[in-house]
Amino acid sequence: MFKNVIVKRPSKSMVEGITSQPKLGKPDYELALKQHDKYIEALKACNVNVTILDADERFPDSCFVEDTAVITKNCAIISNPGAKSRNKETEDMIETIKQFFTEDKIEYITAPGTLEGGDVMMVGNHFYVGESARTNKEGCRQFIEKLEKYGYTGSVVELEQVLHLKTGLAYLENNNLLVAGEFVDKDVFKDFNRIIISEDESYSANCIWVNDTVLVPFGYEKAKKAIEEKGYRVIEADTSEYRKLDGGLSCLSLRF
Ligand code: CIR
Repeated sequence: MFKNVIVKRPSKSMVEGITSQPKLGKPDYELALKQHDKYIEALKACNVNVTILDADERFPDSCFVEDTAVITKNCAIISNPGAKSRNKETEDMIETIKQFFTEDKIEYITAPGTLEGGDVMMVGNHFYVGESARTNKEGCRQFIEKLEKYGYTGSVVELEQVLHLKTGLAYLENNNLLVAGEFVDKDVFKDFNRIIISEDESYSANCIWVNDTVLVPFGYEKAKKAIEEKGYRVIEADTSEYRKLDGGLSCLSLRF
């Protein structure tokens, strides 16, 4: 179960955030703020304490806090984002994480290693890490080495198409795994109870499990139904403005 969640308010500068889909247009900041309010409300309905950090205008993508760290029960691992414009987002996050962990339990991914938290999926005591355009081999190596210090294990999944590992995967506990796109046929996930997300709803593979509730992006009926059929309570949250920046539900928080 998660006790804490950290989120960061979107900045006005988010309209300049990184995107691979300029055709979707620029995010509407006011609408993004409202969606963020609702996201926080949904999290609070899952019995977690939500720490809300102020917006940081210096970093257009800084509302996507998930990429700055991986937080486990036993330690916090500060990432080293591969996207140049995002690399210093970790600095403020370190200060926040110090409110939850003593310094000897805080680890750091360092250059030449890069890692973004969106590439990490926790399944119990095992962590899958995506080798991607943002997370390199050395970042994966350092990450697994640090995990092992705390009794965890890790393994690498090479990404071919999507931005982050969790762009196409979401672990919903109880061996249930949402899978989309390039992950549908990957052998490494064949022993999970896979819930396959159809091509036209691929964005909805980025859901989050929070204490037996699953937050699902608004408007993806097939995914919502399939998750409900597994017995979860579902809360829909509209993330249309974050989608324009390749971001989704998991990217907007750190859960631990
Ligand atoms: C980026 O390209 O870094 C942001 N526009 C989106 C980050 C999404 N984060 C995530 O999937 N964990």
